[in-house]
Amino acid sequence: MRPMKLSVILASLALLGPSVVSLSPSVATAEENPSITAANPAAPHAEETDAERDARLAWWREGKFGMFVHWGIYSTTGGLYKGQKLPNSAEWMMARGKIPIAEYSKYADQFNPTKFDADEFVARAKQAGMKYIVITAKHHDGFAMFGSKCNDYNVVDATPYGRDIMKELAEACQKQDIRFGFYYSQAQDWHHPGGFGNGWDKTIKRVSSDEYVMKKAVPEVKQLLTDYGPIGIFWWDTPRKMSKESFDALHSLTGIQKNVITNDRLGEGYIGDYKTFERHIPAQAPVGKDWEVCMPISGSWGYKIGDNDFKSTKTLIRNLIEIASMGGNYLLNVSPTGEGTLLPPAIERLKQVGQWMEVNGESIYGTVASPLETLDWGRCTRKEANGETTLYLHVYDWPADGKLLVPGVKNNVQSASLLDGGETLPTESTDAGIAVSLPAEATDEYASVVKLTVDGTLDVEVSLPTFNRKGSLVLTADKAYINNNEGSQDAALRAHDEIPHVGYWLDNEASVEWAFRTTEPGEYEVHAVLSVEAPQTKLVISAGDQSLTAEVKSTGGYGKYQEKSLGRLKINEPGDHTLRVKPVADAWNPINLRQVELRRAKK
Ligand code: H79
Repeated sequence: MRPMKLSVILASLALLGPSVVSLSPSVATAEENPSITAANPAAPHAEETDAERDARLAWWREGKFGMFVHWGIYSTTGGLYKGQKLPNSAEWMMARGKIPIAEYSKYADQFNPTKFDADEFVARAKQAGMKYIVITAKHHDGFAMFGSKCNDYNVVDATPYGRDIMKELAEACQKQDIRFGFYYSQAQDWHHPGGFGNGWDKTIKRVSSDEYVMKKAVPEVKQLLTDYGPIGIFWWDTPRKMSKESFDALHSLTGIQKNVITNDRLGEGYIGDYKTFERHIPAQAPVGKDWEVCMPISGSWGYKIGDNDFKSTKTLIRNLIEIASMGGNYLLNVSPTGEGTLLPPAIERLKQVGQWMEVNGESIYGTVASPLETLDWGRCTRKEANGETTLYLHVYDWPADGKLLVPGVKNNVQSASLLDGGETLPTESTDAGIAVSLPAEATDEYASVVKLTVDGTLDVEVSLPTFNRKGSLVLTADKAYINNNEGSQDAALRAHDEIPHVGYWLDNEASVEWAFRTTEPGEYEVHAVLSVEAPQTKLVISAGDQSLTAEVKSTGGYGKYQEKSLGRLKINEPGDHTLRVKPVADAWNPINLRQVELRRAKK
């Protein structure tokens, strides 16, 4: 055994969880707003019961699908600075171009979105099937897209447009019965001398971050939660280290509206109501948590000229299904131009997603994750109520033999039908699960949905992971059974960049295993995604009486992951097997192991 580097140990300790933060009393009552509560404003929801929390989050869990909007004075140039394209997302233009404050502020003079119509804008979200909108009230550039009362760097006072866009949107959302929320970048502010992030403008006469928070962020957030009616979500972004006073002052403000839902990005230890994933869908859902994936419809969050990287309608619909099948929400971003309109490809996709939702929305709204995770034909969402369970089977790959197997489900079937058209489908209960007979043709090019209702709560025999049609099986760390010394920290599940790995693997006796099933015995290539800090290490991979020994060279550090080809393994019999990864005791140096993949070898 070798001692680990201090940095690794500290990183591991940090993963044990954020420290509990106590809250100091202070701040905020607002006189005019009826939805404001004075009850314990300093620690919003601290005394809430589980039932109260469920009630507060009910609309958001039910709604599943929201619109994110990035709009600011950067949108006027479409991310072009002096006619030049800058790398990355357009809302980062000021930082990427190292644009001085005095120069960047002038983009406000060009902000005049005369084609903007709040009612039409909200209607587009609604028609797409979205149940909430979250819009950038202030991004890192510091410009307020509302009539800020504490400084005039805002859309009302500093632009020819002169209208409070947030007020118009808030009202349109109220009218059209869709929830409204604010994005607010609370720590970064490239305009204020106390904000984080602006290291390029040498004219800044620095003040403390506390001064920025107390003089700008706090009054602005307070105004947003006071003057704009009921706010569904307050979406913080890019946590930075600030004083406890600053954190608590901001945190306490969300107590102004007792029903507001917040994300997890205020700061470490302030977990909010739900976890966020940015730009990607996690491989597995976080356990026991509400969560949301935010993603731009194209490449950039803010409108960017030349960004034609629009996700296809199929991808958007399948992302929504994928996320819902794991129990999460999808916050899909659109990027208004300086004129206040969306580009045609975005409008078209929103319409198409809406058409799919019009027919199939019941398979998304109000659903929860289903335990049927590995389905070779698609995805599954679930609803349980009144002593019955409905499974929504999202069929991506229409079975050639017309039989859709819902593996392992033992419940008594009540009914099965297609959501599109309502045709009733015959079913048969078999040893392998419920087989639904499908018509010859899929009903939908993106995902056809079968509604299968069964008696009672779901009784499903957990099926072992098996190979997909391409002959690949990925076994991830979070699904592994870890044989380690009970109570020891060694060889345990940890994470880097939110991707789980088996780490701190100091004990050369510890091993990791997965059960799996194969119907096709033969030779498999073994690949692993791992990191090694030492120059090399040695491990054994085995299944049944077959094994291979692999020497793996350093990947350059514990945080540096690589995919390594480890060799070939024979699997002699069809059926259930256990794949085991074990150190070679006298040649072992710790690894962090994210996954092992078996790929059927070409004959
Ligand atoms: O508002 C959107 C992003 O602007 C914001 N969060 C979403 C919702 C965000 N701010 N920072 N980050 C996300 C992560 C930091 C990314 C960075 Fe970069 C990588 C900063 C510098 C390098 C890529 C390149 C983004 C800006 C420049």
